[in-house]
Amino acid sequence: AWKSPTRSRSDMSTASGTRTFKVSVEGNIASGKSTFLDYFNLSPDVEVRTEPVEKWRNLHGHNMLALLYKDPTRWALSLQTYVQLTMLQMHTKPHERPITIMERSIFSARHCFVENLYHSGKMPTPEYIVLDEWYQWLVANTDVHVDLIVYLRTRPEVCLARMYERDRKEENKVPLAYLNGLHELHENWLVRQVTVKPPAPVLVLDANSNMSDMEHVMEEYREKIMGRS
Ligand code: TTP
Repeated sequence: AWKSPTRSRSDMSTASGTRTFKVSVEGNIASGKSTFLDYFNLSPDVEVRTEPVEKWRNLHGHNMLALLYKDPTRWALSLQTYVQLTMLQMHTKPHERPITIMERSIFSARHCFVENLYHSGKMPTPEYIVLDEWYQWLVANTDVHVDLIVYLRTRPEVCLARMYERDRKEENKVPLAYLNGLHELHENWLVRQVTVKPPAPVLVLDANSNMSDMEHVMEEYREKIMGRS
């Protein structure tokens, strides 16, 4: 499980030559990705790469996330272009430890968020095509591979409650319909697998429960998530 024959040596090694394993954690807004990452952050073999959301909230003083939610039709292309860049940076950063666990990926930004904005009429077709051309080129010409996808599957109503509870000010008007749209796109991509093929095997975890139940789930799948079984 550590090695893919199609990858060059540098892609699958740390500076010390150890084999690497790369995981992306996917799921709806407020599905519990940060909690999941905090748990694995305690392991000395794992490097956790958190999502660059702080960059999206402060791009040279501009809060792109707030702009998106305030006026999606005007700002979706700008935000998603920047998200795509920061995701690419996250994918291509050299490995520091044998196992890398990343919060999301360039894949979910494209197949869930961009797709949702487009299909809900918030992104005009020409802008969608420009983003997609960039995406297709990047996937074909850079190393954005992942070895495993962990999907934190959560009911949209649960995400909505968690989102309001954490109270990120940009998200205070996000309606359930938006989470429903994103949920269906995650399901189509990672569970039903009826849209595009996921780029790696998918481990689906039920993330509806409270924290202590989640800890048991993470404990149970720990070795698999770290590419060891
Ligand atoms: P999430 O990636 O869902 O991160 P989160 O902090 O909600 O995760 P969790 O609670 O599970 O730890 O989204 C962060 C914000 O960025 C959210 O408001 C959705 C938005 N976003 C976009 O608008 N476009 C994108 O492509 C991505 C990836 C996120």
